[in-house]
Amino acid sequence: MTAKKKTNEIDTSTMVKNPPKKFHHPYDELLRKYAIPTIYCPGCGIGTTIQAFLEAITKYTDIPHENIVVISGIGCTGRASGYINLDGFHAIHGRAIPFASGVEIARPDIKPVIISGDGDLFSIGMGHLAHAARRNIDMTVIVINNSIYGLTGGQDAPTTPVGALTKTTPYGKISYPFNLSQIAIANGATFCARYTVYEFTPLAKAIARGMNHQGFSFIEVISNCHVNFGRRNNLGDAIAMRKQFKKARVRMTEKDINKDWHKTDIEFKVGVGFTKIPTGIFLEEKERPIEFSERIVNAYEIKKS
Ligand SMILES: Cc1ncc(C[n+]2csc(CCOP(=O)(O)OP(=O)(O)O)c2C)c(N)n1
Ligand code: SF4
Ligand SMILES: [Mg+2]
Repeated sequence: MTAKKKTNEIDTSTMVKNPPKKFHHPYDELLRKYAIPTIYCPGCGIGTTIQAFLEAITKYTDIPHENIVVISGIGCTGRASGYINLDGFHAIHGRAIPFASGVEIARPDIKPVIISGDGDLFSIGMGHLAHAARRNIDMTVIVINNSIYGLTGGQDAPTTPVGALTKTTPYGKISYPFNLSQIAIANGATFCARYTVYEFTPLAKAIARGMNHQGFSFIEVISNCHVNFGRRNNLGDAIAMRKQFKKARVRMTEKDINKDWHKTDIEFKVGVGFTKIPTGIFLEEKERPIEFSERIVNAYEIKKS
């Protein structure tokens, strides 16, 4: 038997060649059909995450759809708010969280959900994220961590692993990546979970659990940008990357919640790919100080009396 040659080419055999004229999706009414087809490369994990979010708000939480606002920044992930048929806003680069903070403070009955990329939220948007977490503002942040700036062609992101090849690190990345979940927790997030796009149902349930939480909730989604990250690092196509996620994930259990969040570093080996991805619910604080809008109301009531 001859060994299979490693190749940088994308396997197109799983793509739908002749999509039906009439578009039908299980969550049809929750998608803006005029905006479809999406810009996403076939197999991209952003589509899976959008579907997990739709599943979360349909099956696992009772929050009325009219009380949810989806806000994104810029990037492939940033397009999410444009495809979802709920109230939403496509903010400028890095500014999804300030916009969401305004929504939450003006209308505490509304749940802002941010769906944005690792570059958007942790490069240009990092300061906003830290302060919203510190204030425990009642919002849910879903960050798609695909280890790269996908939209702009594959520049390295703060999540790009050491040694990984990108357009801007042609000899291999030399600086260490952020652990996004740890940053969120260290700054004050009161709910934090991480799942890969391989773990669809746990991800959907965690999104809903984060949305039901009162305060700053954070969900990190490890996703495949097979086109601009996988291809350069020989990780194969979308399916190959997801199989790697399946092998690398180390699932924490309910009894690990609030205990082992500091043991959640992702491991990546040059020439191999992801070798360890801790996943699960890392933190769920029930006794924490009340969320920000409520504190504003309380302060106002004290002043009045
Ligand atoms: C002020 C500003 N600076 C830079 C850009 C270029 N830009 C667009 S998207 C992006 C990075 C997006 O990366 P990420 O959030 O990881 O999204 P992905 O495409 O990977 O989902 C950058 C730097 C911009 N649009 N605006
Ligand atoms: S470039 Fe990467 S992140 Fe963007 S749609 Fe394609 S696979 Fe997804
Ligand atoms: Mg990215």
